[in-house]
Amino acid sequence: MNERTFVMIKPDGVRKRLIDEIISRIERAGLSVVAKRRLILDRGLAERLYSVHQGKPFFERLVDHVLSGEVVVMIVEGEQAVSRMRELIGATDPAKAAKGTIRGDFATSVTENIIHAADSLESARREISLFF
Ligand code: IDP
Ligand code: MG
Repeated sequence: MNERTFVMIKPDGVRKRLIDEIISRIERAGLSVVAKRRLILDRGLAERLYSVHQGKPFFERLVDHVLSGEVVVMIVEGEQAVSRMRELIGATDPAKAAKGTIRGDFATSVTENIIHAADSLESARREISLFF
């Protein structure tokens, strides 16, 4: 099924100059970046993006990290875009992420794990509507 998903390169990914590398991995996987914005989040937007994690012990650290610099938000489209993007990014904890995945290749910690991608079609719709 053709789907649209939401992807965000976090500030550590931008600082490590991985924007072009990540976009080329997405395109080589046969998916398309159909919209893209580079911006600095405000706290309210960051908290809404991560609202499902409110109250968890890592919530403050996560929000502070995504506020620490510029991010790139994208709409990625293609067949099975939601699950295929999750495969491309790899496991949340880079120590457990396979080599060849974005996190497995570039991430240094669970907080600084380079990239976000929506975990379901429903999350994708909600997250896209926050930015586009
Ligand atoms: P995901 O990004 O792979 O979907 P989620 O469980 O949705 O992972 O968590 C959102 C983000 O919160 C993660 O990408 C990571 O940056 C951070 N996070 C998740 N679990 C932990 C944790 O146990 N410690 C520190 N940060 C975490
Ligand atoms: Mg998630």
